[in-house]
Amino acid sequence: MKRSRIALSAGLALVALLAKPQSVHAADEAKPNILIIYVDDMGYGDLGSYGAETKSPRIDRLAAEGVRFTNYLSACSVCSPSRGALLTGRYPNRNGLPVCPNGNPRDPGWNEFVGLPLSEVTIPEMLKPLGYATAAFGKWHLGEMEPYGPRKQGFDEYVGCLYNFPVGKPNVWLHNEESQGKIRFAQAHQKLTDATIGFMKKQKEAEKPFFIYLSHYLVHGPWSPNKEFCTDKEWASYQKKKGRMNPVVLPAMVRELDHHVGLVLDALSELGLDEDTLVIFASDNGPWLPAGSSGPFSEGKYSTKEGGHRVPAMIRWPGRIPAEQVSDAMVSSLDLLPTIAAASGATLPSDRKYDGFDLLPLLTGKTKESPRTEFAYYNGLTLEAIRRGPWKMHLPRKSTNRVYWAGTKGEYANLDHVVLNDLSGDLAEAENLAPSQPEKTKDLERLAAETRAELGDWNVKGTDQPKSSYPGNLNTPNWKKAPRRK
Ligand SMILES: [Ca+2]
Repeated sequence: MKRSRIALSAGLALVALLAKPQSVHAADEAKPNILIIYVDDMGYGDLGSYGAETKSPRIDRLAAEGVRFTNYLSACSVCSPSRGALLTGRYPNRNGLPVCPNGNPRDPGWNEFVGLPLSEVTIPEMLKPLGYATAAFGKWHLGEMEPYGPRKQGFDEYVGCLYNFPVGKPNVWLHNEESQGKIRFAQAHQKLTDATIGFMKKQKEAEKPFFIYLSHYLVHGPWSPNKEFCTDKEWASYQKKKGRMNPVVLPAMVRELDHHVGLVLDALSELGLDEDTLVIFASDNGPWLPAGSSGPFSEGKYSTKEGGHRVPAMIRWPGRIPAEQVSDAMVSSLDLLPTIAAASGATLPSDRKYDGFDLLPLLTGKTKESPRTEFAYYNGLTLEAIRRGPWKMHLPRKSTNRVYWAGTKGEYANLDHVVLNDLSGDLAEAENLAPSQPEKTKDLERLAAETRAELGDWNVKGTDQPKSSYPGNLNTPNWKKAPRRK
């Protein structure tokens, strides 16, 4: 009798345990709100939690309350391909946008040609069938409103300017497709904060889960901080340079960003949504040197050295992801879409290949190992470096075969041999180990050949490269020959 009672209560406990995920908490836990805070041109060394002298307590709160990554790689070292890859979970060469829609300001006809192909399935398109309300606020940079705008790519609502602010000039501020007049860079950040908080409140009232892509213009140029975030020296420097490249005011822009991230996080708390919201903070690419810092890494934006790709990244989800974690596991912006799919219960389309992995087991502490073991460093169409674990190989190249933003100067603009680095002890990629590591060298050469066959190179079309939205070969000098809209 006693035994059967124990068996019965054990059985009931088991039933309760099994039932819990499906019934009691399923609705909330299966559909967390998702907030991606994507910042522009912030280098690895630009936040307090990553060793900067500039204090960034509001952003660093995310690190204290979740995971801070020291080995997170953006899919590209410039804006548009980085953003396309973030929203699709696929390498830029696979999703059809390995270049920037405003790649050449001398060539306005270019913009209409180039954008993230509509055939891609973005994060909001993946989430909408589950009942998510979706919004993009801020920098878009994935093509013109027609045909590539945010509302063609799964976002219900858009507020912001599509592109960067030019130096000294205002930009057209949009609500969906409608112009709201022109505003200046320094006015944009509060508007993004207001739009984000307003959208969160509205969805809370409607009891709908939300996905917000908050894409800040900070800390990209123009270097025009608001006065309240500047020291006297920084403000004097700003007035002298009037928005042109100015390393002196970068800390003020970091403080300003920190303030706005803080306001959004405060609102989330006030709405009681902290535990229902997965917050992801990351930069789109490395710093535009000499403004900003890549910390211990070499080079910055435009480069396939670590300083171009390795950027600050934090993820917070109280109650699900343990606090105060620092992870050195190799992860990428490519992993965010599959992670969001796993967190929300969304199904990935089966008709295409993804380049990311679900990070939830890593984030929740079930494992310390990243599902990611490899990474391909593309610059435009050109495969410049490849990595397996801590081993990274830079591939031979000519400056004439590089994408236009990569330039013809720099240590690796021309390279007539492979360079093998062990990133576990050589963060600056200073010591070439290829001569003493022939087997590692061969292994990575094989991986490069496999990657090139699938995703292409400046002179090779890959087996899984789509027909892109841009015409011709964009790598110098051939991009100049591409057709133009008259
Ligand atoms: Ca950028």
